Formats: sequence, C-alpha cells, structure tokens
Amino acid sequence: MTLPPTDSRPDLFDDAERWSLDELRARQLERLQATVRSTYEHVPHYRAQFEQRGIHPDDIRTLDDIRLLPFTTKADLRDNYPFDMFAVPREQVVRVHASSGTTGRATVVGYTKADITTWASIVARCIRAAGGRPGDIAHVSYGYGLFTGGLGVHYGAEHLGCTVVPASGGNTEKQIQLIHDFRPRIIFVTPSYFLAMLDEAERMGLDPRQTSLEIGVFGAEPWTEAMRAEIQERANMHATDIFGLSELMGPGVAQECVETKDGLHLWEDHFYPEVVNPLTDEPVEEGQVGELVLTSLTKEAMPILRYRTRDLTQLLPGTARPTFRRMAKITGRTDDLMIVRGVNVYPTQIEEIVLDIDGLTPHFQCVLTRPDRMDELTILVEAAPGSAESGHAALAETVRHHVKSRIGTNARVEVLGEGGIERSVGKARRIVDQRDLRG
Ligand code: DLL
Repeated sequence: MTLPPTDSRPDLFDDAERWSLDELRARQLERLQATVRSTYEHVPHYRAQFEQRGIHPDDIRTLDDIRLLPFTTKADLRDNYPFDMFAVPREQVVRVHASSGTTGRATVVGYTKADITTWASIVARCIRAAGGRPGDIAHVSYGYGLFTGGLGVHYGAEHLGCTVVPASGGNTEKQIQLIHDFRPRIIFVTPSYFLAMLDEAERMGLDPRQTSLEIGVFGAEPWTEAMRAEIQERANMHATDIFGLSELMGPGVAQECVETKDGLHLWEDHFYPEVVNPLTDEPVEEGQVGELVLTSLTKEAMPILRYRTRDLTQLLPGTARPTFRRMAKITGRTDDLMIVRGVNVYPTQIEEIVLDIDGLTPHFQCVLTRPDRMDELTILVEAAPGSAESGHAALAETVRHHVKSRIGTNARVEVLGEGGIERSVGKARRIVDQRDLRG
C-alpha cells in the first residue's frame, strides 16, 4: 500500500501548539478558575451543587483541585432543558445544537459568537493535524442540522481556508458524483457511512483507490484499527480519527495527527481531561482505561464542569504534539457494554472479528434478545457481494468460533445477503436491543 505523502510542518502550528508544558498548565489553571467562577455566578444548577458540597470558586487553587468540583451528567442537562445551563443571557447565544439521544428529551447546547470562532479555530487545528492545508477542497458528509458534525467541521474548514463542499449525509450516489467532479483532497464523514460510500462508488463502476481523496477525518462513532486498515487499503488514503461531543463543543475535542496515527491529541488548552473508574468515580491509575471526563476551559455560553462522557479510553503522553496528552482510540461506551451471560462485549470487539474474516462485508449489527430471562446476542453479518449462499453456514460458524475464542461468549450468527444490514448515513446503529427487561 502506498499512501499519499504527508508533511508535518511545525511552521503551521498555532501558538498554543508551541507552548511549553509549564505555560500550558498555567493557562489551564487560569482558564479553569474563570470557568468555575462563571458557572458559580451564572448557572443556578452549578451554584446549588457548589453550595451542597460546601465549596466556593476560591477553593480551586491548583489543577488537582478539579476533583472538588461536581460531575455533570447528561441527566443534568436534560433537567435544565432547554436553556438553563447557559451562563450568558440567551440573547448572546448565536447558535444552538441538540442531540436527540435514544431516550427522553434532547440535550441542548449553546454558543456565543466568540465560542463559534474558538470552535472554528480548534477544528482548523484538527484539520491541519490530519494533514489538511489551506486551499484544499474539503467534502463534508457529516449531517448538517442540530447535529454538531456538519456545521462544526464546515466552519473549521472555512477558518483554515479550505474550499468547503457542504454535502451533508445521504444521497450517496450524488456524493460520489461530487467527489468525482470536484476532486476534494479531504473528506469528513462517519467511518460507517464512508464504507457505504465506497460500496456505492464500486457499484457505479468507479475504483475508490483512484479518487482525489488523500485524507479522511473519521469520527462521531467508535471504529477500530482493523477498520482503519480496511479503509486505507480500499481507498488508498490516510484515515485519521476525530473525537468530540456536543456537550463540550462538537467535533474537534481531540484529533489524531496524520504522521503518527497513534491516538488522538486532546486539545488541552480548551478541554481538561480526566479518566475515572465509572463504578467508583475515582481517578484511575495513570494510563489505565476508564471513563473520560472533560471540563471546558474556554466556553462562554455553556461552560461545563467534569462532564461524564461515558466514553472508555486511556490517557497517553503526547507524541506529535508533545505537550498535549493523547487519548487512545475509544473502545466503547459504558452504555454500549453488552453483558452476555456474564461476559463483557463491546461492538468494537465484534468489528475487529468481522473485518478479519474474508467473505464478509464490514457491516454488522448486534441484536440483543432475552428469551427465558437470559440475554442472547445475535450477530448479523453480511456476505460479500457475489458470494454463494451455500457458503453462509460456514461463514457463520467462523464468526461464532472467533467470538467464542477471542471474547469468550456464545453468540448466534446470521449471515445475510448483500445489503442485508441497514446502512446509516451518519452514526451506525451497532446495537439493536430487543430485550424485554421487565421479565
Ligand atoms: O458525534 C460530534 C462529532 C461529530 C465528533 C463529527 C466527531 C465527528 P455527539 O452527537 O454529541 O457529537 O456524540 C458524541 O459520539 O461521546 C462518543 O461516544 C461518540 N464519538 C464521537 N467521536 C468519536 C470517535 C459528535 N472519534 C459521542 N470515536 C461521544 C469514538 C466517538 N466515538
């Protein structure tokens, strides 16, 4: 495989990427103190939390004092729906986004004018780290709308000086046509939707290895090293990982550097990371896996303290950007954990297995049922186009065997024909939970 050459030019770094570690820590403390003060003075939810714990903004004297602060959960945001978490008058909020979630009310987030500019500059930094440059044509297939993906990346790419193609999600054939005609160098899309685009390109008689695309910035859902290898091979382009969440801003909280592809640098000048044990809420030992907890350091409209992301990862020392710590690729979410007869299973583990087996497409879904009060996992996979149905039983057995030997659990496996697994144009739905938990 010969991937396009990358250049990592430090002359393109912004100021914060050049700060010494001491300077970074000093700025973080200053910004944390200002954030805490703003939440205390302007957000009744936080004021009440501070009073309940008997703490005051003046108690935050070092970065370690962050542990005195309350966590924020998705439930807190729902309880303050729609605008009660804002720390500025509503009139100063120039945009809102919302995430629907799977249950209950949406959570709403807001941005001041300055927040939008800060966000654009952070995403521009991500794009540079991914290898994008001013002047590149940038194709955006993240959804536009209440979801932060499309508009977040759009403003960042414009800020960097790219020519942006706001394709949004869906209408796959048209996307392929646009890529063919406009010749973008960089694409922003969920990895699962990109796979559907590759299938479509092949169906249209185009070779995905021959497109103009050199760089992909993939995120909004977990994806594995096996998926990276699959995409890089099939499309002959660099696949980098971008992480973010609406509650903290949107895409761009962390980004992988193209020259190392060794995890995502967390932009610590804007977001302060911790990793905690989700059961005890205590910090994990350095380098251990746990739940990522993030505090915003520069947000005006909706500052957020110690947000429980539910994402599982570990913190690693910086490499391509030495002062910023990295987060390892996300292995799953605390709420994606499937406990099947006592064994912990995450969809990313299934993804690795599926991608390892010849004769399967990379599309899959995990269906949970509960016959006789026992959880049962059925893995739906899809045979490669043109494969004979007579081979499906053997494929199913191969998957079943790998799941048993590598993860340690029994699963039923169904091999479907071409197109049998639903394609999503945004985040893939990996788990279909059909359990009746009342029984
Ligand atoms: O997904 C923001 C985003 C858009 C990120 C485009 C990257 C690219 P939410 O809809 O609020 O925001 O969902 C946030 O998605 O807590 C993770 O569980 C998951 N997620 C986001 N990026 C990644 C990633 C956007 N690179 C939730 N790897 C997060 C794994 C990711 N999971």
